[in-house]
Amino acid sequence: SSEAKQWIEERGDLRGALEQDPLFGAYAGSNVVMVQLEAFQNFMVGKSIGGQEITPNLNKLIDTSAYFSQFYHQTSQGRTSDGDFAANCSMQPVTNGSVFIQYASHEFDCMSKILKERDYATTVFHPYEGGFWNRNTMYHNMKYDKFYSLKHFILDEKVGWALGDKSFFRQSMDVVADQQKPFYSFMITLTSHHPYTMPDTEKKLDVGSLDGTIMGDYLQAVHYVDAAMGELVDRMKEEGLWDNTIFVAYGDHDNSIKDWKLFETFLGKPLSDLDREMIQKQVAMFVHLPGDGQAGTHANVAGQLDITPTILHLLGISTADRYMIGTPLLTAQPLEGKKVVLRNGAFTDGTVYYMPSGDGITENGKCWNIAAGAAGDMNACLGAIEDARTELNMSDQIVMSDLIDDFKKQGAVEARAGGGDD
Ligand code: GP9
Repeated sequence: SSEAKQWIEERGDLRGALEQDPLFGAYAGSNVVMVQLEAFQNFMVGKSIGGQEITPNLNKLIDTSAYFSQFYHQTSQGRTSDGDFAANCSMQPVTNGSVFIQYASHEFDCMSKILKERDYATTVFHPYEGGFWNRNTMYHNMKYDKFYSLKHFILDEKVGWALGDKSFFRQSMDVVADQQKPFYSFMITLTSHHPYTMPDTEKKLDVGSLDGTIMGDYLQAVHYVDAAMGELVDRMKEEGLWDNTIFVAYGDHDNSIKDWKLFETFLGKPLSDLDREMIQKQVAMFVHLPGDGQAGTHANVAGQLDITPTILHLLGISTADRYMIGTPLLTAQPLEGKKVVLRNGAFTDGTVYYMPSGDGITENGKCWNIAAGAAGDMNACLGAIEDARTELNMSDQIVMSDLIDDFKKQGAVEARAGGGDD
């Protein structure tokens, strides 16, 4: 529809205006390694249990990386595949099912395809059946050179569902290190998958009263993944890749633990509805830049749809004419008025947090003042309700009706017609 075309082109204009920013192209030509961490939430980053840090390696990374302290997942029923789609293609997942399964043949402006056009080698790694979430087909259409699935790995370390992340990173890095440069390599971890059971030998934390609970097992799994990440970073340094690679790591979605008492035990305090919502929706997110650029905590609100625009901005690849929703997060000045719209209709600008009611994104929802930790004044959310509804509607139309393909064909016809006038 022309309405959807105009709407998404305005998103492009917004990003285009930011290309005057000094960080646009500041890391041109860098390799990109991106890691999507299974169920890796934000609430345990930086925390300790029994005197032991849960994520010591990520805590160290915070000192030299941009860490986003208010970063939201935007997934729905497509879970891991939705996180992948949101992060790589910068469109909203659909409410029901998975874009990877239902709309794999549709046209999207995903990072792998854009970097392929720029002569990047592009590879994706995940140690599970290649057909799961329809990845074989979707990755082919996303124009990765190669998808390394379970059958490409030697199962020399079984932790959780399949290959443990330590071996997964080791074997993936054997491929990555030999790749043509520049490259984009995307790794999707698996060990910290629900229900988080690992062999006792891999449980290195003393989780005290959480021992024998799913939360205790989750923290053990996260601690293992953190150790694997530490090994990955060391290996990248050994291979001489750390200083010429943009390294991104983010969590895909929540951990599906429904017992809030377990969160309260771990965090040592009662949790309000807003606390719970934020715990469930925030995932970890780090970007390490060559030379430790932009290191520190970035408290601007951000979400998975912003990842691809952020990386392309740093690489100096324009997204002004690309069909994406997100905006770059690492700019000299954070984008004013930035909102993150979650797939369930919740949204936040960092000041307010809106939760939809059963009847959708309406005034019947709840508008929380984040600083006050109190809900009440709907006026503070009213202005953005329509924007949130529009974003989700427009994205659905574009994704489900394959409109990006139409927009591009229309653009090609207009270009030909324009050319004829000269
Ligand atoms: C398996 C893994 C599943 O390939 O990606 O993740 P899920 O979507 O169940 O979290």
